[in-house]
Amino acid sequence: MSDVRNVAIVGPSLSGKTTLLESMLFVSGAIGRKGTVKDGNSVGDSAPEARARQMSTEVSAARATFDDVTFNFLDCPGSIEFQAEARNALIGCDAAVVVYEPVIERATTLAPIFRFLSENDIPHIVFINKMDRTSTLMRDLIPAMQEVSDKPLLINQVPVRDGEHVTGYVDLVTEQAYNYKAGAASEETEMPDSVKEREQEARTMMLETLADFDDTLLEKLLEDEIPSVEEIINDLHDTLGDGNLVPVLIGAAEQENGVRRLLQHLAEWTPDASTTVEHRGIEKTKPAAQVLKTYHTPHGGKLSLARVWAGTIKDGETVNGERIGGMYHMMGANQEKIDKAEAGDIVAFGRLDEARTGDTLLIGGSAPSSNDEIARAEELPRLYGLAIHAERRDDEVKLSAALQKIQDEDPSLIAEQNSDINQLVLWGQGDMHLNVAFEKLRERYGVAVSSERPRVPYREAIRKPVTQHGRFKRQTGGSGMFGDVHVNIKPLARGTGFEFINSISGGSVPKQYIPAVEAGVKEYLERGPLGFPVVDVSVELFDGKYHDVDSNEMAFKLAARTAMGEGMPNCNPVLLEPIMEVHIHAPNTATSKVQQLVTGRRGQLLGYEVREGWKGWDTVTAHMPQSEIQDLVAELRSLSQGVASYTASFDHLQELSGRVADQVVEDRKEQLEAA
Ligand SMILES: Nc1nc2c(ncn2[C@@H]2O[C@H](COP(=O)(O)OP(=O)(O)OP(=O)(O)O)[C@@H](O)[C@H]2O)c(=O)[nH]1
Ligand SMILES: [Mg+2]
Repeated sequence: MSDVRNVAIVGPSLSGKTTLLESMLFVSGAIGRKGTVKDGNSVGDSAPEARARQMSTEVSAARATFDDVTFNFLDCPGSIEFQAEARNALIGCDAAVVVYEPVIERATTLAPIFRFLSENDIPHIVFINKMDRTSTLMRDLIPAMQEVSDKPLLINQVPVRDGEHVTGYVDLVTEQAYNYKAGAASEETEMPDSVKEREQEARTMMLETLADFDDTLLEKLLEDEIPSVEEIINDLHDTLGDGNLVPVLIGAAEQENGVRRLLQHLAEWTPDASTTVEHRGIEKTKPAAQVLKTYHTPHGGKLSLARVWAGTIKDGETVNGERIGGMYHMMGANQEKIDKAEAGDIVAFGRLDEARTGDTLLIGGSAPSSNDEIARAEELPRLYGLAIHAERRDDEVKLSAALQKIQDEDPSLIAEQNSDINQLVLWGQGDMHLNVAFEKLRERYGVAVSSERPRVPYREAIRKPVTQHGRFKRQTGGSGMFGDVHVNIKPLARGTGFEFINSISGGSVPKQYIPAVEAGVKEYLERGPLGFPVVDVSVELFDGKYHDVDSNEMAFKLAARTAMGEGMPNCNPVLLEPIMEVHIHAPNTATSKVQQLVTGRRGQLLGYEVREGWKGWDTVTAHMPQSEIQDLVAELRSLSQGVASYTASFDHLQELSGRVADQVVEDRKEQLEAA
């Protein structure tokens, strides 16, 4: 097999990744005709949800050969709501191309991507796209991008401009100038005088960055000696191989400008499979692969796109106890059948029902032990949830099967039956993410769902003790029912829970009926006077009466319920709302706005600190009512160019009164009446 390199194409939304993939496929001869995202005929974005939105919603894989290197490209969605796709794909790649538009103010949007790449030691190149229509200067752009990258960016080319238009570039290593040519390789040309000064400045910048990794080069520079081109090339090779530097190339994907040069560099610089294996410490004795993406295709059934980390896996062999039913190389929506996959390749396995995205696949009869698991991308926090139900009642079973499939495909979707609020909640990364999920459920699996804000698990407590008598008596024909209790209902400290005290002496309520009394009390407490479960209350049974013939467990249970039902409304009930501890991560330029948002949503600020490992980011910690964070992510994004995020966990219950509480109680009443 020729040399295979796996390269993920990542970057912020709409920077031109899918267009770049199309151009790379075209330039390398993998496709004979170039499609576009707009016309809906590009190799990437073949999913109907992507075509409809003219944006990527899932990973697309395609294959091309250039300069004797075969590439598996994984074109990843840029939207932050689909970032799990990119993360799961990157885990299986040898390198990444980060595609970015030359807009200085948007450099922040690179932060989550750069962070993930550096955390996971994935070597990458930046491709500054859309150079065909920009007046942004590299000398302004590069420092803004450097702000959000841990690794030094190494500028490799400078643009040559004719007025507003970029007509070519100068390669800073060889100092050769090129003119872009439509539909062909760039053409060597004389370096125009107008860029000479800029070129020198940028070249010095490049050499100084390189010298940080090479003492010999540093000495030369300090002595004003100019290193030879060979020296620079060798130096570049060494440092890039280690993944210490991030080369920056420029071009315009749509016009194929700079695309050949990018492919050449990828062929030269991308580490080979064995280097990546060593680098990641993935040493497997048995053939092993890892699922990077799962597709449920309309005709081909289930496909598990996987990186083979070790050995050779053949079609028809068993992995994790399941037989592989078909093996393919993917070209967007199309598959090319193959009969085996070797270490270093990315291939699609057919019909592995149990395999989920991120899973390790091992040859043999059983799923891998945790020791054998290859590390998967760190899970994303649940940011946005909606309660869902099938529009047609008979679709419930169909819905749960379909939910399983969309979660297989995308582990950042989590369906959870929440018994506390008695709703099925679908969690994801934002409104668009869930909308795409609903569209898949409807269009691919034929289940229409409706969605709404999930209920908040309110509780209630009491503020005043009351002593209450409760009796249940019925006389019908033969045997009757009789139970009679006296109870003390008292508030307890917050967080104590429920306490039942039996202080009957002298048998006024016979022993065998006491558990029934407790059961009756508990049953009542499931729904207190305000309509919510009651917490932090003590109920003491201190007296009662019984009847030799008519008393039984049921009668005492009902007597207890009666006592509670009559006593509790007089105990001054109060609503309790769940308060979450929230950690909000955002660029520090947004910190004060984040704080305003928190206080504007009845939150209490607990402090903020520098976010560990994130240049220029803060983490704001606060207590916020759960009801106020349901749609928090949308607002956080709007004040942070889409990059802010948060985690939340339950902290405590807090009394809620006034208008907000009245509304909650009223809504609950309506909801109970409707049920
Ligand atoms: N002017 C110009 N426009 C481009 C270039 N490359 C892509 N575009 C346009 O940018 C828009 C987005 O292109 P896509 O290729 O879909 O971008 P993407 O990064 O794949 O988008 P997502 O996957 O949704 O994040 C489209 O309208 C393209 O036509 C370019 O080199 N120059
Ligand atoms: Mg795309």
